[in-house]
Amino acid sequence: MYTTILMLGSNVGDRLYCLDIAIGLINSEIGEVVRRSLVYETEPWGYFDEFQYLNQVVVVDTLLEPIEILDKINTIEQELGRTRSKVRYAARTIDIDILFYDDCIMATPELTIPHAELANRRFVLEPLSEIAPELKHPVLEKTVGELLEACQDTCKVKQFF
Ligand code: PH2
Ligand code: MG
Ligand code: MG
Repeated sequence: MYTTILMLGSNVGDRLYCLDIAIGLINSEIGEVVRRSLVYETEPWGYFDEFQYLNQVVVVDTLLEPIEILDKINTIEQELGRTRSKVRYAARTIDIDILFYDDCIMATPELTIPHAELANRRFVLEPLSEIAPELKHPVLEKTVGELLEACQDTCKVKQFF
Protein backbone atom coordinates (compact mmCIF):
# COMPACT_ATOMS: atom_id res chain seq x y z
CA MET A 1 0.00 0.00 0.00
CA TYR A 2 1.22 3.47 -0.87
CA THR A 3 0.12 6.88 0.36
CA THR A 4 -0.38 9.71 -2.07
CA ILE A 5 -1.38 13.30 -1.38
CA LEU A 6 -3.50 15.05 -3.99
CA MET A 7 -4.43 18.70 -4.48
CA LEU A 8 -7.86 19.58 -5.81
CA GLY A 9 -8.80 22.93 -7.30
CA SER A 10 -11.94 24.34 -8.89
CA ASN A 11 -12.83 27.85 -9.98
CA VAL A 12 -15.74 27.32 -12.38
CA GLY A 13 -19.33 26.27 -11.76
CA ASP A 14 -20.47 24.84 -8.44
CA ARG A 15 -16.99 24.62 -6.95
CA LEU A 16 -17.87 22.77 -3.73
CA TYR A 17 -19.93 20.25 -5.65
CA CYS A 18 -17.04 19.62 -8.04
CA LEU A 19 -14.64 19.01 -5.13
CA ASP A 20 -17.12 16.61 -3.51
CA ILE A 21 -17.79 14.62 -6.67
CA ALA A 22 -14.06 14.46 -7.41
CA ILE A 23 -13.32 13.12 -3.92
CA GLY A 24 -16.00 10.46 -4.39
CA LEU A 25 -14.43 9.39 -7.68
CA ILE A 26 -10.92 9.41 -6.18
CA ASN A 27 -12.24 7.16 -3.42
CA SER A 28 -13.71 4.66 -5.86
CA GLU A 29 -11.07 4.82 -8.62
CA ILE A 30 -7.73 5.57 -6.91
CA GLY A 31 -7.99 4.46 -3.29
CA GLU A 32 -9.45 5.21 0.09
CA VAL A 33 -9.48 8.89 0.98
CA VAL A 34 -8.25 8.71 4.57
CA ARG A 35 -7.85 12.42 5.31
CA ARG A 36 -9.03 15.66 3.83
CA SER A 37 -8.15 19.26 4.65
CA LEU A 38 -10.70 22.00 5.04
CA VAL A 39 -11.71 23.81 1.88
CA TYR A 40 -9.82 27.06 1.21
CA GLU A 41 -10.83 29.95 -0.99
CA THR A 42 -7.75 31.18 -2.81
CA GLU A 43 -6.68 33.91 -5.18
CA PRO A 44 -5.71 32.65 -8.65
CA TRP A 45 -1.95 32.05 -8.69
CA GLY A 46 0.21 32.68 -11.73
CA TYR A 47 -2.38 34.40 -13.91
CA PHE A 48 -5.31 36.79 -13.75
CA ASP A 49 -8.78 35.30 -13.36
CA GLU A 50 -11.95 36.94 -12.09
CA PHE A 51 -13.01 33.74 -10.28
CA GLN A 52 -11.45 32.62 -7.01
CA TYR A 53 -10.49 28.99 -6.53
CA LEU A 54 -11.58 26.52 -3.94
CA ASN A 55 -8.66 24.25 -3.04
CA GLN A 56 -8.53 21.15 -0.87
CA VAL A 57 -5.87 18.54 -0.14
CA VAL A 58 -6.64 14.84 0.37
CA VAL A 59 -4.57 11.88 1.58
CA VAL A 60 -5.24 8.62 -0.28
CA ASP A 61 -4.15 5.05 0.44
CA THR A 62 -3.64 3.37 -2.91
CA LEU A 63 -2.30 0.26 -4.63
CA LEU A 64 -1.75 2.12 -7.90
CA GLU A 65 1.54 3.35 -9.36
CA PRO A 66 1.95 7.11 -9.99
CA ILE A 67 1.36 6.85 -13.73
CA GLU A 68 -1.80 4.81 -13.15
CA ILE A 69 -3.00 7.51 -10.75
CA LEU A 70 -2.36 10.13 -13.41
CA ASP A 71 -4.49 8.14 -15.87
CA LYS A 72 -7.34 7.94 -13.38
CA ILE A 73 -7.01 11.67 -12.66
CA ASN A 74 -7.31 12.50 -16.36
CA THR A 75 -10.49 10.41 -16.59
CA ILE A 76 -12.01 12.01 -13.49
CA GLU A 77 -11.16 15.52 -14.77
CA GLN A 78 -12.85 14.72 -18.07
CA GLU A 79 -15.91 13.29 -16.35
CA LEU A 80 -16.24 16.50 -14.41
CA GLY A 81 -16.27 18.47 -17.61
CA ARG A 82 -12.79 19.93 -17.61
CA THR A 83 -11.81 21.32 -20.95
CA ARG A 84 -8.17 21.95 -21.72
CA SER A 85 -7.12 25.12 -23.46
CA LYS A 86 -3.83 26.07 -25.06
CA VAL A 87 -2.90 28.65 -22.45
CA ARG A 88 -0.84 27.47 -19.50
CA TYR A 89 -3.30 28.35 -16.75
CA ALA A 90 -7.02 28.63 -17.35
CA ALA A 91 -10.27 28.40 -15.40
CA ARG A 92 -11.34 24.83 -14.70
CA THR A 93 -14.18 22.84 -13.12
CA ILE A 94 -11.60 20.57 -11.54
CA ASP A 95 -7.85 20.13 -11.46
CA ILE A 96 -6.26 17.28 -9.55
CA ASP A 97 -2.50 17.25 -9.00
CA ILE A 98 -0.27 14.68 -7.34
CA LEU A 99 1.73 16.44 -4.62
CA PHE A 100 3.48 13.45 -3.03
CA TYR A 101 3.62 9.70 -3.42
CA ASP A 102 5.32 8.30 -0.33
CA ASP A 103 8.96 9.41 -0.53
CA CYS A 104 9.00 8.97 -4.28
CA ILE A 105 11.12 11.33 -6.37
CA MET A 106 10.50 11.25 -10.11
CA ALA A 107 10.69 13.60 -13.07
CA THR A 108 9.39 12.47 -16.43
CA PRO A 109 7.76 14.52 -19.19
CA GLU A 110 4.33 13.35 -17.91
CA LEU A 111 4.83 13.61 -14.20
CA THR A 112 7.04 15.27 -11.61
CA ILE A 113 6.77 14.09 -8.00
CA PRO A 114 6.85 15.86 -5.60
CA HIS A 115 4.88 18.50 -7.49
CA ALA A 116 7.44 20.94 -8.89
CA GLU A 117 5.72 24.15 -7.75
CA LEU A 118 4.36 23.20 -4.39
CA ALA A 119 6.89 25.15 -2.34
CA ASN A 120 6.00 28.36 -4.22
CA ARG A 121 2.25 28.13 -3.71
CA ARG A 122 0.53 29.25 -0.55
CA PHE A 123 -2.74 27.71 -1.79
CA VAL A 124 -1.02 24.31 -1.59
CA LEU A 125 1.05 24.80 1.56
CA GLU A 126 -1.74 26.17 3.79
CA PRO A 127 -4.09 23.17 3.43
CA LEU A 128 -1.14 20.78 3.38
CA SER A 129 0.28 22.15 6.61
CA GLU A 130 -3.15 21.84 8.20
CA ILE A 131 -3.03 18.05 7.76
CA ALA A 132 0.68 17.21 7.47
CA PRO A 133 2.92 19.96 8.92
CA GLU A 134 5.69 17.50 9.79
CA LEU A 135 5.80 15.82 6.39
CA LYS A 136 9.29 16.14 4.94
CA HIS A 137 9.79 17.10 1.30
CA PRO A 138 12.19 14.43 0.00
CA VAL A 139 14.03 16.81 -2.35
CA LEU A 140 14.03 20.10 -0.45
CA GLU A 141 14.53 18.24 2.86
CA LYS A 142 12.30 20.66 4.73
CA THR A 143 8.98 20.00 6.44
CA VAL A 144 5.75 21.37 5.01
CA GLY A 145 5.56 23.73 8.00
CA GLU A 146 9.05 25.05 7.25
CA LEU A 147 8.20 25.48 3.57
CA LEU A 148 5.09 27.47 4.50
CA GLU A 149 7.09 29.70 6.80
CA ALA A 150 9.60 30.41 4.02
CA CYS A 151 6.99 30.83 1.27
CA GLN A 152 7.10 34.23 -0.48
CA ASP A 153 3.77 33.85 -2.28
CA THR A 154 1.44 36.75 -1.45
CA CYS A 155 -1.74 35.33 -3.05
CA LYS A 156 -4.56 35.33 -0.51
CA VAL A 157 -5.70 32.04 1.04
CA LYS A 158 -8.56 31.83 3.52
CA GLN A 159 -10.54 29.06 5.13
CA PHE A 160 -13.85 28.61 3.33
CA PHE A 161 -15.56 25.63 4.87
N1 PH2 B 1 -4.03 26.05 -10.15
C1 PH2 B 1 -3.26 26.43 -11.14
C2 PH2 B 1 -2.89 27.82 -11.37
N2 PH2 B 1 -3.32 28.72 -10.38
N3 PH2 B 1 -4.42 29.21 -8.37
C3 PH2 B 1 -5.12 28.80 -7.30
N4 PH2 B 1 -5.46 29.67 -6.36
N5 PH2 B 1 -5.51 27.50 -7.14
C4 PH2 B 1 -5.19 26.55 -8.07
O1 PH2 B 1 -5.55 25.35 -7.89
C5 PH2 B 1 -4.43 26.94 -9.20
C6 PH2 B 1 -4.05 28.30 -9.33
C7 PH2 B 1 -2.72 25.45 -12.09
O2 PH2 B 1 -3.17 24.21 -11.91
MG1 MG C 1 -2.69 22.41 -10.88
MG1 MG D 1 -3.20 19.52 -13.02
